[in-house]
Amino acid sequence: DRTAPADPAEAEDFLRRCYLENPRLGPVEPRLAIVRAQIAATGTYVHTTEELTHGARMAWRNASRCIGRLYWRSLVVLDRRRARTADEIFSLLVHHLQAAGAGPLRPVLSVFAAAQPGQPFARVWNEQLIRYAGYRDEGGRRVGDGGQVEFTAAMNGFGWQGKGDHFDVLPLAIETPHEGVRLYELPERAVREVPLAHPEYDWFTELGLRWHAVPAISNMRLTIGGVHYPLAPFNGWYMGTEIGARNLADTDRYDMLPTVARRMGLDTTRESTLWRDRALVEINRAVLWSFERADVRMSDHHTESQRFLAHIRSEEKAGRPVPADWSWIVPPMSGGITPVFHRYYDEMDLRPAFYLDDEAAR
Ligand code: HEM
Ligand code: NRG
Repeated sequence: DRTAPADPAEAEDFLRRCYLENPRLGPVEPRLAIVRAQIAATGTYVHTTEELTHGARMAWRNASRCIGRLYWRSLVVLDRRRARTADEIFSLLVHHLQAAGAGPLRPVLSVFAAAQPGQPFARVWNEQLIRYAGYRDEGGRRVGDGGQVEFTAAMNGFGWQGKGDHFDVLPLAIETPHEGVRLYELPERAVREVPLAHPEYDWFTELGLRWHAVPAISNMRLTIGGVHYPLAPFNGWYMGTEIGARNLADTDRYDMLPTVARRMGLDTTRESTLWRDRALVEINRAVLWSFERADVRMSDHHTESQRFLAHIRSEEKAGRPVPADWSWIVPPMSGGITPVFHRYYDEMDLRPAFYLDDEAAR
């Protein structure tokens, strides 16, 4: 997988915006002259630390599927462009998880080396830095995260062997041009987890559910001003429904609704008893209550929806459009009782941006 040269027009557009939004960076014209010359000579150019930081914040601001954008200015950007070996990258990823997860969760992004035109680049195969393995046992029954069965099998192919439990943290698969793919086991200190309990149902703990504190997406390419960063993992904090209404509830993930409904004693023979909905609410209460009890930052979908509308208002005040994708912004439960449901949004592909690699425009 290789990358084309940086597009000078995209570079100029980004730099003008970046310097306009940050007057303390000074005039943009001299910088444009340098960048044009660099692109002409090498096919690409090197961002200053300030450009990198603001560019990453703009990419978050432009992420039309993200409801959590109110705090885009607070993103902490770690400049890791000099790391080359898998060992170096691994230790910086561990550092990222510790920086993000120590004390109150903070939004952090680590930027590794830019892709050079025509050259292979380093990347991480995992979709998130922390994910649980998924298996199929002899009886064909699923164990663990149904969304990770394929990835887990790929790790098995490299010789990795999980315990076969429901919450085995997957190894990191780090690929570099010179070393190929190497697997690394995350140390415990990098993986904060929250055991799930329910504020009223004592039996809930017997389900043995847990989730990791930090969602850290590692498979998206960050594109800033025509420069591509194939490895730029980032994290914020969880909105409860991501875990309670999707990861634990989806039939092809942990599929917990039938189990929870039975423990609640609900009539599951007819859909019209709304046993699925009732179980869903209780799982989501357990997620929010457990994270709060463990003092791990998380937000509920009502609060995060209000914040998103506040974000739209403040961006409009700044004269900027807010691209948003309704089908991702509206929470996966109780959509109609959150304010984000009752309106439409501008759908635009603004850059800087994050792309999944298979949809990455060059
Ligand atoms: C998607 C919330 C921070 C970039 C999402 C989604 C939620 C969310 C609920 C939809 C996920 C899904 O349905 O699977 C939040 C919250 C944050 C936060 C509560 C707390 C601070 C961030 C940060 C970045 C970011 C720091 C980048 C710097 C994105 C992107 C997506 C996304 C690119 C789309 C992912 C995809 O296409 O698969 N976010 N987010 N978010 N968020 Fe955020
Ligand atoms: N739904 C996924 C995570 C997607 C991104 N969500 C965030 N991002 N909150 C899951 O693991 O459930 N973030 O950067 O905070």
